Amino acid sequence: MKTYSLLALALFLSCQNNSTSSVANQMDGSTCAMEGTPNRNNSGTSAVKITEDKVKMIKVKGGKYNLGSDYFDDAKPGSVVEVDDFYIDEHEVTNAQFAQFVKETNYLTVAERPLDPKEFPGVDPSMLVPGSAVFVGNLEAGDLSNPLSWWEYVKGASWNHPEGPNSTIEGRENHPVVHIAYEDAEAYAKWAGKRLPTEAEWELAAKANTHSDEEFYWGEELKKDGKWMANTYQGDFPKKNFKLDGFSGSAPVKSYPANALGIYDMVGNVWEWCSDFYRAGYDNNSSKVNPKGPSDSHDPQEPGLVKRVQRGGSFLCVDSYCERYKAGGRGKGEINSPTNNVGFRCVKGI
Ligand SMILES: [Ca+2]
Repeated sequence: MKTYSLLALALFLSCQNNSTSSVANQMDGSTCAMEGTPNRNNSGTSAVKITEDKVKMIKVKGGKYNLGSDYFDDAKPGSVVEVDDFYIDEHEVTNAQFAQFVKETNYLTVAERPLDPKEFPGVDPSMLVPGSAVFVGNLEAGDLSNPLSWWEYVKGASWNHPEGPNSTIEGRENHPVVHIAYEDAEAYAKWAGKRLPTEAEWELAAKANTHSDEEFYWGEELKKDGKWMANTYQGDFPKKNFKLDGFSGSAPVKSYPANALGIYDMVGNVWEWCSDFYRAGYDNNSSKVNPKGPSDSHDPQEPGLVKRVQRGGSFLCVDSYCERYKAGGRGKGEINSPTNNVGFRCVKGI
């Protein structure tokens, strides 16, 4: 039994009896709403056709800048890195874009693939059906120490059925695609003739030549000139979302102001996969020129799981539980564990 399957087992059981799980992370300020989600097997295919999507890309001028943040333990130590010029999608990859990719390649996402019973010994095989984790909230949540209580593994949930088999993406064509595992994002990027951003590229684009050490990439206040700048969570997490920013779930891309480079939703809406493996903290001895991250991952909270970096936060970020939508904040995701608040955008070299 592979280590990564333990979380899925725990989640299946939690769905059955709502018991407190041993994998629930401690509330130490480094946890986020997507943690404690199920993990998947690693079979399947990848897209091979090389083509282009039609999304506008923004040129990000490279150079030296300060990567890292003293505010988050796993974003230390800061250092000066140098990144070449590159192009980045002006918005997160949408359902419409992903639908075109699937139409042309017949790609099957991780969430849609069967689960191998050999990877989940002891779990009722009838439970091993394709699906993904959906945020369902929890009106009874007390100390926020059990993320599994507000996530539910929904059979049949996938990118085109975001809340389960009876839901569709109709009317949400311009929302960011979700339930995307790392290899799904990579497959799309290859098809589009692009790639996923490195974390250093992502942060340079988020800083947009305007950010130094302010709390948010746009300044010191959550709202700027009275305007909501990102789709996050306002309210009593995970019980009641007041959606003061207009949306309780994902929002159509470009619903909030672009940053100074013309890039939308670098903060909030959905977490965005980066190509770097996740480790808690940056390595002072690593290359500082076009850094690509460590050669493998290690998350002290869940050692043994393979994780990649996610950035930007999502519509579930709220200060009482997860501040990682703030400048410098880092997310992390097990590579085969899609959820309904994780998507991506692509970049391309020049
Ligand atoms: Ca919101």
